[in-house]
Amino acid sequence: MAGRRGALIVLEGADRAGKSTQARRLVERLRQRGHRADGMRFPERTTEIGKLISSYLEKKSNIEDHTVHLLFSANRWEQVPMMKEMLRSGVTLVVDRYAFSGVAFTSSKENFSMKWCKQPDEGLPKPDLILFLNLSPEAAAARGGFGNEIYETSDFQVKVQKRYQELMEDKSLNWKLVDASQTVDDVLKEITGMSEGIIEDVKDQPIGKLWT
Ligand code: FDM
Ligand code: MG
Repeated sequence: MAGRRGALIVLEGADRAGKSTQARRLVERLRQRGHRADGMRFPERTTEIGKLISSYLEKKSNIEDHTVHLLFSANRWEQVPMMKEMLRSGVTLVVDRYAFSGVAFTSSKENFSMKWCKQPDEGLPKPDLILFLNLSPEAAAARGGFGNEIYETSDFQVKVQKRYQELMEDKSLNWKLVDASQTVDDVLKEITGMSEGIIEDVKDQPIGKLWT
């Protein structure tokens, strides 16, 4: 029999909800507790495609809206062989943003349907657990102002939140809503418990395919 596989765990949520901090700390904590775990983030800005995306986000280049959506998706697909290899070798992957960011952000632009936005990501490795770090716009604002990247305006972020709500209605995915207004330690404790549960649950299951 093949060995146990790792779990694919995704963090999504509003700006300033603490995704990057929690992703990093979750990897550390899982390792301390004896699991093999690694972190990833999307966009992965270091690849050739990632550099184009980064330049777009920093408003240094203008890329047509459909095109940039497909680049974000391609930036995930280019990591898939490595992701599958790691999962199959027993490593749990903790991912800061995934296809749900892709759909929530692009479909917040004029004239983009959720259906069109999901299509390029169909068939990606399906997350075993999606932790949605939930934070009210007021609480997010209290944590500091926006940065200078292209999507960092409050009007746009309100639209993005609505799209996330729609995505969370899909019960074929394992969404967990996490109260991100708790302390960093309390959030970490909650998501560590959920993650250890899922690592155990999926260890003998095949990797699923997203949105198929
Ligand atoms: N983003 C991220 C997208 O528009 N599509 C995607 O597929 C992904 C993964 O890129 F504004 C947006 C979301 C956010 C920006 O910011 C990346 P961070 O701070 O690096 O997460
Ligand atoms: Mg971040």
